[in-house]
Amino acid sequence: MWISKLAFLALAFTQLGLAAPADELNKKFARDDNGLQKVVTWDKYSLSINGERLMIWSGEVHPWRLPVTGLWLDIMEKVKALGFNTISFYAHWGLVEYERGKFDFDGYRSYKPFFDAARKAGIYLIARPGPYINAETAGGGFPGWGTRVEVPWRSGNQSYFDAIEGYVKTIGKIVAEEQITKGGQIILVQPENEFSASKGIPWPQTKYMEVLQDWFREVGITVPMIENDVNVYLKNYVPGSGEGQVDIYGYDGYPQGFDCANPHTWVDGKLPTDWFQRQLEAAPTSPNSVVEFQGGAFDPWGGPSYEACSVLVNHEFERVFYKNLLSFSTNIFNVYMIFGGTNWGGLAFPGVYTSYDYGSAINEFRGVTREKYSELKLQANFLAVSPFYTTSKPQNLVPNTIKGAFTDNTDLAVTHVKDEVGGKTSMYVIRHAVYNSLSKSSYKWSANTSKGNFTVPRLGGSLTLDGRDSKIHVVDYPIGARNILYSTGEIFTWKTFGSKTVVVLYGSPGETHETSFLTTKATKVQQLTGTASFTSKLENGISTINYQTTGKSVLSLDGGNLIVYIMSRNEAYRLWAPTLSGVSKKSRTDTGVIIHGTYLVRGASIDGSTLKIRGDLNGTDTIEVFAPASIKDVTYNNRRLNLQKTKYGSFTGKIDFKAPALNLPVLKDLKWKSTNSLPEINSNYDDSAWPAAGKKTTTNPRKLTTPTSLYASDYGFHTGNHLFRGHFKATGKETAFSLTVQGGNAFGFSVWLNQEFLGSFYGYDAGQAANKTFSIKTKAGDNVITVLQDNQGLNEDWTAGTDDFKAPRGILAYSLIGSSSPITWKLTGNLGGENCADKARGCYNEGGLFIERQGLHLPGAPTAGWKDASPLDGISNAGVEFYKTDFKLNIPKGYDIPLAFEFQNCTQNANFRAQIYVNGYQFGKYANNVGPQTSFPVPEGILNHRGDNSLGVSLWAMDKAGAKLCGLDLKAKLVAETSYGSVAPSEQPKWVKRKGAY
Ligand code: IPT
Repeated sequence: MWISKLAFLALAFTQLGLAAPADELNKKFARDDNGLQKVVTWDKYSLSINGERLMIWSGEVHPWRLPVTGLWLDIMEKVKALGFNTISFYAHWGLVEYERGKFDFDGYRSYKPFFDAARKAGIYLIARPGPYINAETAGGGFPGWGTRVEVPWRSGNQSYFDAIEGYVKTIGKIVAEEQITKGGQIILVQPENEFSASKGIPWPQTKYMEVLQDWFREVGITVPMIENDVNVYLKNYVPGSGEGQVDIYGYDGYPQGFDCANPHTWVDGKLPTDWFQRQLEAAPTSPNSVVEFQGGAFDPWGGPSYEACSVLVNHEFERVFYKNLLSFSTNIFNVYMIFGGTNWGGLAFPGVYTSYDYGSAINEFRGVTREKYSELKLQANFLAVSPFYTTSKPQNLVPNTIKGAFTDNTDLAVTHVKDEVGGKTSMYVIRHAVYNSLSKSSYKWSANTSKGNFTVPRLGGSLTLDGRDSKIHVVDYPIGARNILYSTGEIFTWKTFGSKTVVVLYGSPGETHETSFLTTKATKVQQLTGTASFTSKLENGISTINYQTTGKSVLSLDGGNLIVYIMSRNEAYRLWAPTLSGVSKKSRTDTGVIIHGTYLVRGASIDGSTLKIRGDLNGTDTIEVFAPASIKDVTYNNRRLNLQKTKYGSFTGKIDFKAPALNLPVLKDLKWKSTNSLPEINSNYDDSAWPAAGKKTTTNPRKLTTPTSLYASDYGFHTGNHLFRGHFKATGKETAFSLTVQGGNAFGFSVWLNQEFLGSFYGYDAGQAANKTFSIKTKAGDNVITVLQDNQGLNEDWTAGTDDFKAPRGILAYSLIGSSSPITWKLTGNLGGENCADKARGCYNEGGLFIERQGLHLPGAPTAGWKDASPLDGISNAGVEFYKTDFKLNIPKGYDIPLAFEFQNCTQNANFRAQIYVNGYQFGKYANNVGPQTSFPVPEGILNHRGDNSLGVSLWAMDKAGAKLCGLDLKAKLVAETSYGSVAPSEQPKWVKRKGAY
């Protein structure tokens, strides 16, 4: 009965896919009249690149969150090692046009090294150049000057068009040059981002989307444009919808949300069940494209930390949620983020802190030890050798219509995914119907194969599915010259070496699995190594094995021509299947090698009869290598390995790791110098060079509630600390001063009257603005109020038309109680504002602290006359002190040893903030009373691993009692031998006396 129901559904879907009212419209709006290229094409199944279909499995990386161009290849190799073929990246507008009309793509802001690294790694790219990107970055990528452009942004208004045109065409050209059609790696372009809803302006904004794409086309972009709708139900700008439509519809999804505080809670009903169907309705001509799918979560100030986020979105999440997406034939699948990086300088929006680790598969210090990295590697490697998937579609809905249909257990939901074009291959994706169930279920599977229907396992035992697990069983799955008739053991990879085929199967530790092969020789199955128990059955042309996935075993079938490597999932985690060249799926199975062991394998090449492996090693290990028969020798990072050849043709042996001597400086024992960084409260301080805050009007949507604007962005200051000085003549009747300051989540402020400290707002996680009233005693004549605040970054602008990113930072309101004396204000932020002083490190790097304006946080700054004091000594009054020290590092060559600066939280005199500057780069903003971040990784290239380093620490004590650091250490986060080679440092210009610095 259920079969006919299924068949009916399948038919209905096919019809939906074929009935193409959209096709007509598509023709009308398709831009191939100006030569839309034929290199990247698509249909409802998948993309084809140069005629070859490819499942795009991609990870999101933001180059600007790792401002060391020499490390970009490292990330790409680690993504490639997963079995992925693509990286998606946002370009950040604010970073390259900080001052309107002046573009700066120098140093780490250049995308060139990113493109070159992609070429070298054999990684395709999806470009997402905005202009709006969201991304938990300041302004969602919008430049600060945009707050002064009056009209609603992300709309079809002329002054918004005027604002974006320069950037869109400039970045458009950069992207166009690197398209695959021109020898580059870019295969898709995503205009805008999650342009999915508006408030206060009409919806949809088709003209904006049309103009934006026209401009991208005008400067030469010919690859398909893909949408990133916020969910599949909205159907914004779908192909065929007319003005503003994209070529390929895509959408995103974060089903687990961002509540890392309860990382083990999987809320009922959060597993998507109908995305495939909705996608087909929305865009029958597009492959099912999930342009962002949850790869972790961001963590707010005061949050539970990124380790918790890596648990919320862990290996179990990947098993259940990613395999669920695979069951929808998602053929463009981008994991956001695969490597998060760092919100150094002022890159963060107020909802996040310095780290953007994201709980991703690759952590902030580029380590790959999270189990989710290994699990993802298992899944992506399987897809990389499964071309059938690129012409597949699910054949049924889950779970209601087929509950229990493919198994004998009604607690399980199964999606049947079938190759609709190429032939008979299918996969069955199995999970618990109650997706978050924690119970273990036993079942038998009805495998519907070309040789008939079987109830599996046939040779005894039963299959099991753990809680929060999901499996892929295949049917009629080709492995080179042979076929798997069915398999419950999951495939990691398979390769052919001459007449031999090697296939690797895995399952959860101790599970029973069964795999049936179509073989030519009915020879007895032999266990060549390992102890896992198995039984076998040889029929006419069918060899079946029933086995346990414990440890590692090798079986030989088909007269020794079929080598079956069986292992527990935990052993499979240690597998690598590097391609020897190129990214095509053919090379993955025909010219690859299979390696078991070592922390990371980046790549392998063949030189005569030697296989040369490039990788990273974090301890003495054992290694096993399956390589073509021509190979006689194996080297690892150019060391010849002493390996034994096994009787089934692989090489095995030990690989030694030599831990290097590591002498990291003990920071507290270094010679530190310190200087006051709040001279502004001295009685003789001269602020005549400061900009006057004299604008009587503002273009900001928030109306002024002060006589002149005290919005920092109105004067070109958008990042870091801001200082305000308000002068007034006292009448003697002043009793109090009250003010409201806005700085974004977890910001703080401190206030002084003349030299006297009035008090602080310490800040808390969700506090974006705060009002404080202080009683005051004025002196006769001139008085001055000094306000120090921090700007946590401009807000994002997620809902079009709201102009949320314009929410001002600065003083929103104030009053002098008891007196009507007018206050004349001056303000400052970073020296030069939008024309910032340090172009090398970029305009988000420094704020308005005295030492920053003077450039004293830079290497080589003069410290003559400074005190001998360290941040562990601290200060005994409210204020800002700056500490500086220099040290040498001598990290041995040939090792990857990422370092981090680690604070110890203080429980006494806890209200303080500190920023660390490493060779002038602000790489950490520590808020002792808010948290959660205490460990601040700083990449090689910002730190000079073999050479001189300058370290600065600013300490803002927010209480009368002052503050000091309770601990600051430099720690190694990983010690691994690496083939990666040395990393060129980012530009680190030294201190020079700054013109006009005040
Ligand atoms: C979506 C954005 O597209 C992306 O830029 C980033 O902000 C991400 O999510 C969250 O980290 S926004 C979506 C969660 C509504």
